[in-house]
Amino acid sequence: MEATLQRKLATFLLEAEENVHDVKRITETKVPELTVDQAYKIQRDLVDLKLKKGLTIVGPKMGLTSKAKMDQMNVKDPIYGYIFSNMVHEGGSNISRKELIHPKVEAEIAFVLGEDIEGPGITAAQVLRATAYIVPAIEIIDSRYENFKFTLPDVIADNASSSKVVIGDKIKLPNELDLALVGTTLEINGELKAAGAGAAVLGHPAHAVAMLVNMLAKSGEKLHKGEVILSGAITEAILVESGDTVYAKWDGLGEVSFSFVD
Ligand code: 0L1
Ligand code: MG
Repeated sequence: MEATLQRKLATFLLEAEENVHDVKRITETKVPELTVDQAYKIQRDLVDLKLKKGLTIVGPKMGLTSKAKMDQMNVKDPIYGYIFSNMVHEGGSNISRKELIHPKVEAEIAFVLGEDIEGPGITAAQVLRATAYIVPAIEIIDSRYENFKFTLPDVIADNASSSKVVIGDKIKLPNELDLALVGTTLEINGELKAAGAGAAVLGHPAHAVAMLVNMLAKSGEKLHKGEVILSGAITEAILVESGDTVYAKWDGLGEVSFSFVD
């Protein structure tokens, strides 16, 4: 794909995000033959545009890590995107619903790295050794595409629907609990909406992070000390509305909540 078209598509998706409106899938209207590799190049341009605006990367994230989501998209591999400095909120925050198109929430486990990790060939055990601590997090995803519907290349180009993340403050060392066994519940306005365990994330969340490092290695990238890495959804993603309070609880890891204020 020509560099100018690539940049134009990244700008198109960024404009939709910044001005909070949905758009038709780029594979429907602009690039029907878009491949996964080309989609990651559009995502890279979108990341570079954000960096040029002065935003900083908090860390890459894994998406489509559950078997259910992969089956739904008919894919065998997860995808990645990037979380930026302006997307992060503390637990207990009030978040403006007006800044988002059609947000959904999912409960995740985040890894804060104590050292750089570079693939290929990285294992879950190496990820755990390189991890300084673990925190619970609620990711708010918000596809820029109409009706939250897309193909795999569409969603990769759209930075894996990255939008916001609410990060908890109860930190644990990676060896303090078996992350595969961490049970998680997600409630909206006090009503249980979804539940799962860490094993829903590719068998073990550290395995998802190892896969992320090995995927990044293909384009010469790595994970950096201090980055916060979302490993993927433990629960299904649930649509949220203005006025909702979202609460998630992880066995042994604590709880996180936030509210949509308008
Ligand atoms: O973080 C995620 O798992 C989202 C990945 C993109 C797919 C979606 O928007 O549902
Ligand atoms: Mg996610």
